[in-house]
Amino acid sequence: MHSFLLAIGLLSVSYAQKWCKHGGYTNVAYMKKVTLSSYHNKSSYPGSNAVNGKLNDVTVSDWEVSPWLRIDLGKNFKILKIEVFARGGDVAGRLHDVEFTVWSCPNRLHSCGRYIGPAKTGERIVVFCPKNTVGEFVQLQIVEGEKNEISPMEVRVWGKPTTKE
Ligand SMILES: [Ca+2]
Repeated sequence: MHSFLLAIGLLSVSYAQKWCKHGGYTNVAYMKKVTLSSYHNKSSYPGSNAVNGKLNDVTVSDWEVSPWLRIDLGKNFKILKIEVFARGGDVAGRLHDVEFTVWSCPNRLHSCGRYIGPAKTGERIVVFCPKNTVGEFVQLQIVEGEKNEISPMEVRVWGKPTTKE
């Protein structure tokens, strides 16, 4: 009985720590609307693959100078950080020089920084936004190189509701 109660206690502690760690932030990009600047094959690699919670599928743009991927969060959120999961294998390095931008209407732009890379296979990239960054749209754009393809496995945006709509 004691060990049972101890187990329950430990579970409660680990859950509390997990909750505190994220401070109320959740992945607000999950299943939201995703638009790419172009598509390699929209039916096979739709934008929705970037926010479906799966790390075994991908969305893929065409090759172009500065492809971008944009997530419409549906409303303003306070944004803590953005996570991107790169593809595996030889194509991982196609993710490089990514500029992360958050904005709300009307056009209050916030830069959350730039990832230089190139990404290693399956790399998890994390970019923290400046304190009190609020936005409705999140954009990733490759800003260096003449021929690029943006093709993440998954993008997570850690945010929480804001009173400033
Ligand atoms: Ca995915």
